[in-house]
Amino acid sequence: MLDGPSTDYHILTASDVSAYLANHSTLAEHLGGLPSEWACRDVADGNLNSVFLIDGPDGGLCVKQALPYVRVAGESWPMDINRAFFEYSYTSRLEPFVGTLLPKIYHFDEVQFIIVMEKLEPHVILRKAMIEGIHHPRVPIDVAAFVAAASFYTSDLAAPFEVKCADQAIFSRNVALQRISVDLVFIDPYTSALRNVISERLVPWAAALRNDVDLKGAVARARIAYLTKAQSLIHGDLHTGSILATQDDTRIIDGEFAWIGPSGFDVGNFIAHYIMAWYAEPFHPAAPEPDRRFRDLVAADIVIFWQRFEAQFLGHWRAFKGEADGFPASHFGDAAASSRLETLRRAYVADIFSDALAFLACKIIRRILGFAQVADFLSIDDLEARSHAQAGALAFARSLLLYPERYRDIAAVVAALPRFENAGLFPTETRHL
Ligand code: SR1
Ligand code: MG
Repeated sequence: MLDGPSTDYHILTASDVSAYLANHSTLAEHLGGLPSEWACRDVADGNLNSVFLIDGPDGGLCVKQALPYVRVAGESWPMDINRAFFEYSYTSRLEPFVGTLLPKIYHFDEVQFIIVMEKLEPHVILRKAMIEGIHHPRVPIDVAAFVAAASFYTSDLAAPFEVKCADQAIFSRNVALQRISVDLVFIDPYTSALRNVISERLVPWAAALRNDVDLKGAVARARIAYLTKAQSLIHGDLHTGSILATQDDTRIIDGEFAWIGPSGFDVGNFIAHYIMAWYAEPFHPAAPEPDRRFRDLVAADIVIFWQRFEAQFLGHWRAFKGEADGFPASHFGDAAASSRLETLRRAYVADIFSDALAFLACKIIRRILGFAQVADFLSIDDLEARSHAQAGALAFARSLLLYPERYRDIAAVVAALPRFENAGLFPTETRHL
């Protein structure tokens, strides 16, 4: 078992942060001036941790502390503070492959479970920007590069199995957060778990999914893949709240759910949250996009993301000159074998794609019928409009799980997004009518 907090651990408040940083000379120098000149803000936005931003005369820092419970639930839901260690380990492991797509970590405190990292500004949380209809064109390109590099270089395609086992020795201990994912993503939405949050209008949907054995069979296949397919180091929570963006810079944050798992999980999670943004969009206030409708940009970004992921993953593989155990060069050196290798590469990526579709469907369902729902839908005040958007996304997810043969490529996925608007059902939400 992992250790719990020591007696020296204490929970930071906004008024403690300056004193904490003043005790660490390199961090204090980063801020400059005197502690009395530093300004601290509590900006916790996610479900789990405390997060503070602190500004000094010479610079800013972000201070993130793992609380011994789930922040949004309070002390009634205890949670392992070692998640800060897993986030730190994830960032350290991937930094050589993804560079500045991750925030720079300046300090990890293994007693207080605090990570001090660069303060990203003027970055915004992607989910908030998407709700406001602000497009960030670099995000699908950068996230594709990130996931492709992480999925390739930490897999058996590029890492000798001794290296992979060392990764597994670390991340297989991240069981508390995997319990969250297994329960909240793969189990609870198909039961009457007390944590589920089901709006009145979606009660029939929840009951239908609970009683659908074919659907639960497809979810079971996805769950087993999540638990058994140790392909590469995955982020494990790559939704639009885990991405900070400007128009020309993207950062992936919050790697605390890191796990050696199926490469399709992060791919599917990212696309799932774009699809939910797509369904929610007609019910949000008008977006400032001058030319094209934001919704079309979201659909295009899904295609861009997958195509870039596929091209870059294959590009890393074709260019790889090292030795690993999955496809050793000694087996594929001559011309005939090298041509077969290309077929095998394409099959490997096709397998990631089909896994991703099942995971993305599970992600959509959990965000609508389970705990930890998303602001994309929750920010729609008109409850009938909200459930209309959510039901559309649920129907889409159900189709992905039950009829995967209809979705052979990313074009088929995007083509299946229904082109109706709000169909005049909600006269106060008539933005595109
Ligand atoms: C109890 S934590 C709930 C959710 O928040 C995180 O962002 C993950 O998505 C997790 O499932
Ligand atoms: Mg998070």
